[in-house]
Amino acid sequence: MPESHYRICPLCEACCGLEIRTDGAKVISIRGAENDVFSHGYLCPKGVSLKDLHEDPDRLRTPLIKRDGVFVQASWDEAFAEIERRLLPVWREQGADAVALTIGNPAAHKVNLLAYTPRLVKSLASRNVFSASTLDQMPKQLSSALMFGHWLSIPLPDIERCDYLLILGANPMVSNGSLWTVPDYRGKAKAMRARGGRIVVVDPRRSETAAAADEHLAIRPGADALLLAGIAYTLFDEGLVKPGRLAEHLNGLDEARAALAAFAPEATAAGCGIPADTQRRLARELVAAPRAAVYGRIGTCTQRFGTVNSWLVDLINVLTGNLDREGGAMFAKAAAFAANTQGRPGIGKGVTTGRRKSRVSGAPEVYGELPITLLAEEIETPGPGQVKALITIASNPVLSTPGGPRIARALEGLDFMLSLDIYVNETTRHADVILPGLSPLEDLHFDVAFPQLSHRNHARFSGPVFEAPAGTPQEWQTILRLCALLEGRGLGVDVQQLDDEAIEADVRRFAGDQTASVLAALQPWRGPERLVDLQLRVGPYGDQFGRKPEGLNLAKVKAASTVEGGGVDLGALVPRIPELLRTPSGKIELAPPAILADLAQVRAEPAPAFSLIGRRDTRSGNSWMHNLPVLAKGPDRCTLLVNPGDAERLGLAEFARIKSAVGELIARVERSADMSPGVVSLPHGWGHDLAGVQLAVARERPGVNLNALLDDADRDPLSGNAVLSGVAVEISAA
Ligand SMILES: Nc1nc2c(c(=O)[nH]1)N[C@H]1C(S)=C(S)[C@@H](COP(=O)(O)OP(=O)(O)OC[C@H]3O[C@@H](n4cnc5c(=O)[nH]c(N)nc54)[C@H](O)[C@@H]3O)O[C@H]1N2
Ligand SMILES: Nc1nc2c(c(=O)[nH]1)N[C@H]1C(S)=C(S)[C@@H](COP(=O)(O)OP(=O)(O)OC[C@H]3O[C@@H](n4cnc5c(=O)[nH]c(N)nc54)[C@H](O)[C@@H]3O)O[C@H]1N2
Ligand code: SF4
Ligand SMILES: [Mo]
Repeated sequence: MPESHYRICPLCEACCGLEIRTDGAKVISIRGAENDVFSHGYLCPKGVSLKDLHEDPDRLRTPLIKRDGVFVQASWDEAFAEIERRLLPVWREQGADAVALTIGNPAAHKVNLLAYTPRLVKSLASRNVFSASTLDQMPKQLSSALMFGHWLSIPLPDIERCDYLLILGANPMVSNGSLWTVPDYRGKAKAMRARGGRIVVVDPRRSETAAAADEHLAIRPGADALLLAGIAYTLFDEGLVKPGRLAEHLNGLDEARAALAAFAPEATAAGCGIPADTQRRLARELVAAPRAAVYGRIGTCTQRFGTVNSWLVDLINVLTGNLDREGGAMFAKAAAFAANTQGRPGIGKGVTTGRRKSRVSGAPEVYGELPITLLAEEIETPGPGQVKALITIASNPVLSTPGGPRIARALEGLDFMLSLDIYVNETTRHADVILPGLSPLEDLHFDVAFPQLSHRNHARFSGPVFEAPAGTPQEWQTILRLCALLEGRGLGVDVQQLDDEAIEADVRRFAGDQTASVLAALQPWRGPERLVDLQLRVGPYGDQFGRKPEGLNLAKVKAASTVEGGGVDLGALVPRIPELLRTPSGKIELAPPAILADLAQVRAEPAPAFSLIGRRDTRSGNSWMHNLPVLAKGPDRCTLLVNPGDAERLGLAEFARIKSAVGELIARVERSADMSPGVVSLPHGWGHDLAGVQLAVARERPGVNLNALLDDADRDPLSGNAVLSGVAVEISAA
């Protein structure tokens, strides 16, 4: 009998609700769930690919142990015994820092991983914790933390009520949004324009998002700080600063004004390629629009001045009176897990960085981690604290991190490597033990991160579509077992008891002598469900354990999250300042000293012969979805986009040689009038033809690894984020 199931798609930040039709153990169809309170039936081709992922013969279903250089299938007990035998001595004898941890993108999309990885970080107690955050959004997290007091207090456009949207370095038409959970950006942008709204896109390439906007401004790669500073300067210069309701909540307005004095549009125009009168017009348009928002995403983060850019975006939102107002740049209010809904409203500890430094380069810790581009040097450089063992969780740094080939060589030098992953790929082929996760269709899910970044508040839950194969643990159980090993509790530990202990510690922190009754109220949930129930109930819409009987708990969210119900809608975003603030001053900090100091370093750089930028493709998800037939079919996607005039001038035919300061590649050429002259684009996440990779479909058209061309020494010094865009290259015919 065919059945319908509800599942939140874990493949990108849009978090679409899917309707999955099954017959027995077979998936018959995957569609957008029409009744989903948040995504209303939207999905992209990747959502459909969950069927292929579930059925992929290359997806791992048992642990693997490498014996004499060859992976062999093993039982879970054998795999853990091997980990105990080989990982623990390194950790005990050479110190905690000798074991590094990398946490990859899918961990943000799995409640099992997101909720339990912090426990492993704690048990491991290593300074060498790295994640995809420093390839991605750390600059935005840092600027938000410094301005508003918490790392996840990130403003996002209230697109359904917005009249004017300035987008920089984002292509939500393809990416489906990032740090902005907004399923069906296309439909929402169309609706916005239909009601007279205007969208302006700043991007070196005429991206899909730019093509569907009212105006495209082709900026010079890496030069957004000049443009944004020019706009902010204009607001002060022309007397356009109108923070409105926020005026009484601001610190540092005069310091910000003074710091911007050198950035008149007339001075920044040459360096960023956007004429001074255009910069001034943008400033005036932002002020004139009834409701406007500026949104900068990965293209503005993965630059030398990523944190400065991210700060400027929100500075402009404040100066134009658009921060935290309907139709402007607003904050979500998540039902669970959001630090900015916990503790005392309106004031807090703020954040500190640099509590530790990396051993080799001395790079500061940010949000508990070090820049992932340091991984290779920490493995290669001898001395006390040298990394000798590595745990990867859903992370593929060989393809996703600048200096990927160097990382691959470094991994060969490790004494031991453990991967929690679902494939033998470019990174995990170096592992000694691989512990697989489940198919998303065998997993339960509640979004921990993305409701904190959503354009509308909601709470949704999905249960497993299929039962997990007997004897296969969920990933949270695997992580707790690893914690137990590190804590010296041996192989035979009862995972359930560990989880009971952990939740009790969590509850005791806020419930004190009420702990026992709170724990009793969380029955019968276990594992991540118990954590979710706890967080929902103490959250801003929660039932407060009966004190607000109409409030939310997991049972209610579950009941609402069927195909028919599609979750709980918690309404449009509402203004949250000052309640959201967690800065020590209780104000919005407009002039964080570290950012102003870095702003002073911003200057126009001479343009290289060619600048290399990245891009994403609708049928691709970072480094690991090229093995799914439904996505892999169609034209070659790993191509170098080149402006036709440039291609002509260089005499490029089918292939081009791309040479950077650190590497060289040959890629297929695709002429594109969307590219500015002097700018070329290559997508990341390709290069599957390495020895030992077990991805049969992906290997047929492996593509090349963009990150072989990028220098692992190039970072935003404040956030530690890698520079992935605007890299100087030479192009020639091949
Ligand atoms: N040059 C360049 N490089 C980039 C980018 C760019 O724009 N340009 N983008 C960067 C960004 S934004 C990001 S987020 C990173 C992403 O880079 P990574 O953090 O490395 O993430 P992915 O490439 O998605 O690789 C995910 C890994 O997780 C595994 N996996 C998938 N599902 C599961 C699961 O359920 N459980 C477990 N345990 N493993 C799973 C996959 O097999 C794969 O090995 O790439 C970055 N790299
Ligand atoms: N289909 C698909 N969707 C994805 C992913 C995927 O791999 N495939 N990855 C997911 C992940 S991990 C993330 S983080 C998000 C990212 O989502 P987005 O932030 O929307 O990222 P991109 O789609 O890479 O768009 C970045 C844009 O920045 C432009 N750009 C490059 N350099 C510069 C510059 O110097 N200045 C400016 N102003 N623009 C620049 C690029 O041309 C590109 O159009 O996407 C997610 N969604
Ligand atoms: S846009 Fe596509 S990949 Fe992203 S959540 Fe929706 S269906 Fe999944
Ligand atoms: Mo990302």
